[in-house]
Amino acid sequence: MDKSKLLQFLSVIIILVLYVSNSHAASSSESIYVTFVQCLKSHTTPQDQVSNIVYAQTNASYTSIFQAFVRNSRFNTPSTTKPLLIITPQHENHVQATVLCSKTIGLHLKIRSGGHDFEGISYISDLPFIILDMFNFQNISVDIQNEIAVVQTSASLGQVYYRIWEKSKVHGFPAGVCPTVGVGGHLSGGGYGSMMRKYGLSIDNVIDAKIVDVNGRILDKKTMGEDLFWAIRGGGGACFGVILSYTIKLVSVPEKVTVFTVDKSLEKNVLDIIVQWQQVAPQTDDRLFMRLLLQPVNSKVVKGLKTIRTSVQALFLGGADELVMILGKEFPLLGLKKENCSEMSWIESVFNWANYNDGSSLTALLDRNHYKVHSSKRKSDYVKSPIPKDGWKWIMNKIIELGKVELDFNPYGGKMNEVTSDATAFPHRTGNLYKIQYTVSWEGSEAGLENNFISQIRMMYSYMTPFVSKNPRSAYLNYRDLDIGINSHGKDEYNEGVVYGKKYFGENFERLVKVKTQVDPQNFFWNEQSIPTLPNKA
Ligand SMILES: Cc1cc2nc3c(=O)[nH]c(=O)nc-3n(C[C@H](O)[C@H](O)[C@H](O)COP(=O)(O)OP(=O)(O)OC[C@H]3O[C@@H](n4cnc5c(N)ncnc54)[C@H](O)[C@@H]3O)c2cc1C
Ligand SMILES: *[C@@H]1O[C@H](CO)[C@@H](O)[C@H](O)[C@H]1NC(C)=O
Ligand SMILES: *[C@@H]1O[C@H](CO)[C@@H](O)[C@H](O)[C@H]1NC(C)=O
Ligand SMILES: CC(=O)N[C@H]1CO[C@H](CO)[C@@H](O)[C@@H]1O
Repeated sequence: MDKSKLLQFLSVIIILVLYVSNSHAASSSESIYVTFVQCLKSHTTPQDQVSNIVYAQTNASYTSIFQAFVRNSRFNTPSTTKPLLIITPQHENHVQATVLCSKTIGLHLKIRSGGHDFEGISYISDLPFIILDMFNFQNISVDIQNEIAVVQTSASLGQVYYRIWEKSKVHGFPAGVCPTVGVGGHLSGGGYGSMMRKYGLSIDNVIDAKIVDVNGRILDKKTMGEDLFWAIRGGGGACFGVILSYTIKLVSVPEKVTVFTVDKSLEKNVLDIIVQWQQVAPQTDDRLFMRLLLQPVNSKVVKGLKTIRTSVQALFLGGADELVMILGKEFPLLGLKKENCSEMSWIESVFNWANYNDGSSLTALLDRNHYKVHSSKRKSDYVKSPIPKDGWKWIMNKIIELGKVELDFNPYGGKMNEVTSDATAFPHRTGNLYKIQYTVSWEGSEAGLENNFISQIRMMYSYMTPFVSKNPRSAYLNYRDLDIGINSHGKDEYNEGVVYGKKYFGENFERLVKVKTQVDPQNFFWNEQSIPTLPNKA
């Protein structure tokens, strides 16, 4: 056979294999569909139209339902393994029935709320699986008199902020800066944003929760007990149960806040500015959150050359005059002037931090699709001792050399120093100066690009080793990173779990293992980085 014939022959074989495996997947999806719907019917009342909530791969809207909450194109390619079924509960009892049926039928269950998981583990898996998609659970009820709100887990942060603002101009909630992020993943994993130094993390302001456990029971703080309530504040939700809602405590915000973004890229003393930022940002007034961004960009001056955009972005819970005074004293190298500041309402600052200033109205905060999906990979680190000036210089050179990886530095201190590291499952409290977020993002899902960019971000992470926390090298659960360890759901579950578990949870890991062993001893709620159960001593 000549070469072109051989290629033709091979491609026919490949197509045949693909066809057979696909139609096999589709038909098993269909038979699982029948079994699953039957099971749901036996666990719900006859009036419930349960067939309306189950999508098999053959349903016309299966693909659009799957894609609706995919927030990273890396995990939406033709070769991505898709769920056998997608279940979209409309009532609490649908969630209970879904858990029970997945367990009896023996199907691996993924839980998705906002779909922002950086590794997509709420909607992809190497094992055959189904998705419990919470998207019908977006109700938010705000009670200003008692300064609380009950928030269902598929509500977005933007919706939470907007619904609070509708009722009160002097209340807010401390959570993330990206409005489309879902409450389900965000609050169970910690949740930080621009009010963190004043009010702590989202979980520091959670006062109750409602969860469906592995036995299909609905529990609240009182009935789930202190241990489980502790675990689902920072330990992640997915390996303990399905969280239906969180009850949050609102915080007060002034009628006027101040934001600024200043670009220091062209300053000769940019390294001194960074060193001063490092001194000031984690220690200054709690009302001030000042994030430093180092982004590789193409030089506007010399064509083909990379340079770094160095900028400081801030929110101050107060007026511009006071802010200029504070920073004039503490951070003179920044040279902040009142003209560099904008005073606005808190909700406008949310909008501003989200980069929504594209002519959209405030209601854009309610829009789940106000998000440009691209491919990305992220990693995180904690810094406990100041990086020396020549360290910063070296880091800047490496960023330019690699050319694509951005570093954001989020200062801690303030309230973060007051909450003890075992108060919630999130351990990274006092002693941390700031957290680093590494980001690389690109368009498309071409494998060559992906490999190049992912290896760049791994190199940057490796370059940073001397400057960041050690033993363990800590990481933030909500910046999910499968590079730091993975659970293969085999015999070695516990030992694999220790690896990433210590990085995410430090000393809290062992307590999380105890809680997990207690509430889900059979490890039904497994995922790629779940908390393992205690190894069987027998
Ligand atoms: C653009 C962008 C900006 C971000 N900005 C911030 C930020 O400012 N601050 C910050 O702290 N983080 C930020 N994050 C990270 C974000 O907090 C996490 O990705 C978070 O886990 C997303 O929650 P989700 O519900 O959208 O994600 P999902 O992918 O739906 O879920 C994430 C994890 O939680 C589990 N889960 C989801 N819902 C439930 C539930 N109801 N019950 C049990 N388990 C559940 C999932 O199974 C999965 O393991 C950002 C992420 C993105 C993509
Ligand atoms: C959301 O609230 C509406 C109106 O009260 C209610 O009909 C609906 O069932 C609620 N949805 C969920 C998932 O609880
Ligand atoms: C701050 O404002 C001053 C005065 O308008 C301006 O000259 C300067 O460029 C601004 N600085 C930054 C970093 O934006
Ligand atoms: C949720 C949904 O639309 N499910 C449909 C999937 O396809 C079956 C068979 O055609 C329908 O009966 C379901 O209603």
